Amino acid sequence: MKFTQLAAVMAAGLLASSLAAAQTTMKISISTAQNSHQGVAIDVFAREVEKRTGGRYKIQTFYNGSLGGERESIEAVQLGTQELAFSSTGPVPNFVPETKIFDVPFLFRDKAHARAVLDGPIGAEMLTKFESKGFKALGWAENGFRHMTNSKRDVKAPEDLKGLKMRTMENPVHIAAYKGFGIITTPMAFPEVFTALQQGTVDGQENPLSVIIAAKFDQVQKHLSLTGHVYSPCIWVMNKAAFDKLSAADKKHFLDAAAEGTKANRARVDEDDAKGVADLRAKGMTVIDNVDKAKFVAALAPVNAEFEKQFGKATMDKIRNFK
Ligand code: EAX
Repeated sequence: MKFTQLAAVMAAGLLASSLAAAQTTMKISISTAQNSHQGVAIDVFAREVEKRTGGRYKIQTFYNGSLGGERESIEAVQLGTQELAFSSTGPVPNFVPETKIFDVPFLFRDKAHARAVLDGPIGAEMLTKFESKGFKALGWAENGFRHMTNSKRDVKAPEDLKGLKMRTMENPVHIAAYKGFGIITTPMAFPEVFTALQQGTVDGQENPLSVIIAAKFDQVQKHLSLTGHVYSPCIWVMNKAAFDKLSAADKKHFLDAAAEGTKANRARVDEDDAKGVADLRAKGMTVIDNVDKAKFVAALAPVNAEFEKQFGKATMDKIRNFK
């Protein structure tokens, strides 16, 4: 074989192998719309993975729970039928029980506090708990502070919640706490919530402004109360075997892409929090922005005592007092 022929064969081989590599496609899903704080997260992630790996990895993005709800998506990642998911921590304790602690109501003072804890050593340690369950957790992101909506009445204090039937996430900590508020809790996957609200199967639900806006809950809910009763983290999960197969450089690219996605996600949450109330008022919702927060906190005293027993007061205080 002449040198030029050899070179041509080698070039063709290289081209073929780079084409083959370019065909490594992975799936990631969210339960909310593309035009949301979760949509920007996975769109930025997909763009960054492709850019940083020179197109060797392509991320296919799925929105609106089109591959299933959050629990199903995490299950699919664990099984490896789907490589990646971006999810709230709602259903995560069913897979990694230790994460429950981050869903305790009134644990975080504000978003800055929550982000500092999640991005610091406490958050990093929690990410390692995913490994023995078949996941690589790429990092934390955010859903935001959750507020309550319903179709029946203005809610200013916990007594207004008595007898309201509300959809909750499939999260044991939320369910226990909301029962403490006097709510009749109905756990349900997110993709079913709009219809359940529309048909009156439940009277209300609770979610951050970002989710309320993206899901258009204003179309089926009249009353919004800015309870901010719990911070809702999000997490990037990847199938552990799929992550382990990546080269060291590509592992870093995936982690960096997730960090970029988180930045975009949190910026959008801030934007939604800043504009959300005016937006939802303009769409016809009644917004109670002066709820009696002290009463909500007080109503949870017995449940909180339970949580302190379950998680350890020292561990909870470490989060509460994190600087
Ligand atoms: O992650 O289930 C929920 O209420 C979540 O907040 C929603 O799926 C967005």
